Amino acid sequence: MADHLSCGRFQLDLHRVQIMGIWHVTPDSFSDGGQWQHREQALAHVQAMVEAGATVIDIGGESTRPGAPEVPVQQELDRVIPLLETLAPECPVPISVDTSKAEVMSAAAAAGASMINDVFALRQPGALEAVAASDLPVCLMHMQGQPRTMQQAPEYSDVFNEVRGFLLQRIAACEAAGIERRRIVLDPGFGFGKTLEHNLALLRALSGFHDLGLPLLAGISRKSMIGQITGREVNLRVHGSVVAAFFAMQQGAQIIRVHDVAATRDAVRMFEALSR
Ligand code: 8Y4
Repeated sequence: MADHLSCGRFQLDLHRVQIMGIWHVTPDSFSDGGQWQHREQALAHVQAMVEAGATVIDIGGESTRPGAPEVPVQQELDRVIPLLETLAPECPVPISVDTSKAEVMSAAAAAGASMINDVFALRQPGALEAVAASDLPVCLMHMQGQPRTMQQAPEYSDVFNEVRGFLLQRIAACEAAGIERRRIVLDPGFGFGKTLEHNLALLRALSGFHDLGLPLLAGISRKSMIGQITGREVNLRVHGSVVAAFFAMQQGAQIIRVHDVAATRDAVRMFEALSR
């Protein structure tokens, strides 16, 4: 495996655990990031996330939660691109853009994004070409079905091997489109068309994805699997999420996507102290 992941003007050290802090951009959050007070607010928000320990920031303008309605492309562009133009020149860490749409990927690359995070693993029209035309890394995530219906009846005969086979196919599709392996990050997609048992099987087997030779990203933070295990509502899942993050680190995940950045940083420090 490579030592670093090149993300625009940044290099992520793959021998350290990287914390990807989630910033979900809602319609009213900073939709006109070009305006001065919104610009200051946006920069302060990013600065707080970086001070808390985020080493990547993932911004997304489309909800990929089960059952969520699709966001039209223009609306996603309006939410994400002005914000990105404001943040990218000054942000001290790479900004990843959570999108599945080719048009948003191309605009994000032009506006200073350092990574593309795609829950559709570049299966939407034009997405492979949009990433190929940039020099950005991309996270390929596994999902069974479509966001709106994926949790209705997830089914696998062997979840680990099916997810692994899917990721292998998407790596091949990327390479055929001119996206080199050095730009690819893999993610089993916790909660995306999976029952609790599927999610647990994947998390237990996470280290089994390392033979693909690419960095692994795990996104478990606050998801329903934590709720199912702990019985906690979404805002009270921090402890369960941190334990799951620690378990993922122990399995060798290099990038952990989280809401609770400061709490996860403590876990990373504990992990690094204990594992040397
Ligand atoms: C509470 C909070 C309950 C959030 C559910 C959620 C992943 C991802 C998402 C992931 C990668 C989410 C965009 C779902 N999850 N990208 N995105 N990996 N790479 N749900 O696991 O956070 S959105």
